[in-house]
Amino acid sequence: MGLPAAGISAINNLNQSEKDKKKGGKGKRKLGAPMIVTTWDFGLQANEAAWPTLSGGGRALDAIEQGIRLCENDPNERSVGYGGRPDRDGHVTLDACIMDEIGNIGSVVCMEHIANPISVARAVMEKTPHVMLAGEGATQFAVEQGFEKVNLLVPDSEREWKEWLKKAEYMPVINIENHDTIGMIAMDGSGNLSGGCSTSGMAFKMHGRIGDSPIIGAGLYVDNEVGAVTATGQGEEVIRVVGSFRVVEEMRHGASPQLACERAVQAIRDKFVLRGKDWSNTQIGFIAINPQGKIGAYSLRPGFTYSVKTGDIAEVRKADYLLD
Ligand code: SD4
Repeated sequence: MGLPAAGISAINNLNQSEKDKKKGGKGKRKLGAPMIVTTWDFGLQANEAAWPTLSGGGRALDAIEQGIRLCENDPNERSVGYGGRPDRDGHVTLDACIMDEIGNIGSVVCMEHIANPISVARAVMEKTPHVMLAGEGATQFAVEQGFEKVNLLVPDSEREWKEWLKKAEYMPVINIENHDTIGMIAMDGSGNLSGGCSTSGMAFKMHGRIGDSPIIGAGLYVDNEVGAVTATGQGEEVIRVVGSFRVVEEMRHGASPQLACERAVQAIRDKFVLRGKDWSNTQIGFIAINPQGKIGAYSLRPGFTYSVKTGDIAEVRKADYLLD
């Protein structure tokens, strides 16, 4: 386990501070101060749940898991975890991923019956040699790990689905009315970055449909030296441009987190144009942080909000956007 042999010998040739930097571990440069940025208004509560870990000197990864779990456990949150809207066949299928400061990743896709996909994603990362588990295999793994099997379909979501079934119009778009994936990115007191993302995806989607949220590089990406990014909105479009990785790469090449988010949204708009597709009813948003504590946020259309928590700030902000 750990680094492959070539990676270890390369690290052995470095001095101690370079080694620490490479590993993103103890003794790493201490940049910025603890902070959390989370998609949408509900991020405010999720940030509060995550904050004690960060303010107590804990790891960003732990804070991320705690914050996202709060949202997953909320039965009134219709787009994440327990209480999420089902697919068109009535199954609540969940997607999540997590990434730490040294490139460890874990993900579950289209998983049913387990309320906390973010924790299962973390277990995939820490307890298997793999990075992604899907469907029944993910549920089976979760049960083996001691997660309880539950019915995720709450009466209100079931009612909405039955109402939808009356017409059963298939409208695979995510707009400002049916959003709410939680994407959370954080920096801890050691200057290390981590992120997580969790969703029930598009309401009444085709069974088996997967968006960007559990896909590392699309819905989430973290590079400890450059920044952390997560996405929300129409996952198909985010995947098309490998959105979160793209934002990190823009930052790597010198863009601020804000400019990097803007460029990724513009790239998505350009793909709509190229393909002759209408984007008038679609929403996409990115949030980004860098190790200096700078924040970026941008969306395709108005209405995208994000929540910021630092030692001094706990607030919801409106993102700038490309098109009215
Ligand atoms: C998806 N990106 O499944 C998710 C949905 C989402 O706000 O973010 N909604 O495509």
